[in-house]
Amino acid sequence: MVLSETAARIKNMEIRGAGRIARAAVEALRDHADTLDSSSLDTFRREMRAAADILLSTRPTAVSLPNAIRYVMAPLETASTLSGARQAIRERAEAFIRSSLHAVDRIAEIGARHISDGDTLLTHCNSEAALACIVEAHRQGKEIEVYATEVRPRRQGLLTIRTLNDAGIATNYIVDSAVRHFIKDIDLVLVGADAIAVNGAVVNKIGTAPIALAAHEVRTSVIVAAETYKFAPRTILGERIEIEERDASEVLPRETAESLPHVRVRNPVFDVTPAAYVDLIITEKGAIPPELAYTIIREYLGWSIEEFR
Ligand code: RI2
Repeated sequence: MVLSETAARIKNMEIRGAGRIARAAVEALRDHADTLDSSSLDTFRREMRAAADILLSTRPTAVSLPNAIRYVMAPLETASTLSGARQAIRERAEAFIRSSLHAVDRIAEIGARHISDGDTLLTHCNSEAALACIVEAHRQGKEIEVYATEVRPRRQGLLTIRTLNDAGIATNYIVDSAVRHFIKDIDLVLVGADAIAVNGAVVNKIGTAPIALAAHEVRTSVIVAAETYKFAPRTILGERIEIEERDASEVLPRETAESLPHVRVRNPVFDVTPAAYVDLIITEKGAIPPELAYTIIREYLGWSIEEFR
């Protein structure tokens, strides 16, 4: 698949989920580097940067995308030959994909420890990392039941219930607005993340923040499953994570919207859950309270405050 095709599929959400987006983007960069017929290292650098920009512009919120691209593109700065640059990009892309998949497995192992026999869980949207924890707990023989939300407007909940059903996990499918009604029956909320700020705030699918608020009210724990590359280094500088707002037609058919000239349909697809409503973040390096987000950025992503000076 050519790079522009991957970019289009990420943009229209045929490829979605923060981890999958990152892996698809680095795969596209690797293949692009392999096929470019650049006349010099400088041209190669320019063409690769342009390709990275196309991928970066697809979805603004999932920080896994710029983090993965930064990692794969780093050798461009130091390589002294074109073939060396190409080779280094290929190696980094493959290393990223391998470690990303391994991270999900590790998160599953660590996350499953926080799920007890007899627990009723609630999950929102379709997170590979969060679902891996649930499926692993079930695989270990823990008797669990899950509430999965519909996730308007794109209904990613349908993907979630398919996975849970196929794993043989007792699942309840509910509309998003039913969360507060059921929250008293829930022992643990387990969700994924598209980005995590240095202050431990979690950016995830729209509707996550009210779920966390409802959980907080009844003292139900909220756990976030997220690979270290979902932490957003630039938030160290106070940079805000952009919340993607998608087309109104995802919410209302265009003709209906056009018949209502005084109505503006809003479609933000993520919200921000403050650290105070998050009990634990499970990463592949271990479980941390949200307040320790900075250590992940510094130690595992290799970004330090000095880099911004
Ligand atoms: P994994 C998804 O975003 C959801 O918000 C999900 O919680 C998050 O990415 C993380 O997913 P979207 O692409 O990386 O559906 O854990 O907008 O799969």
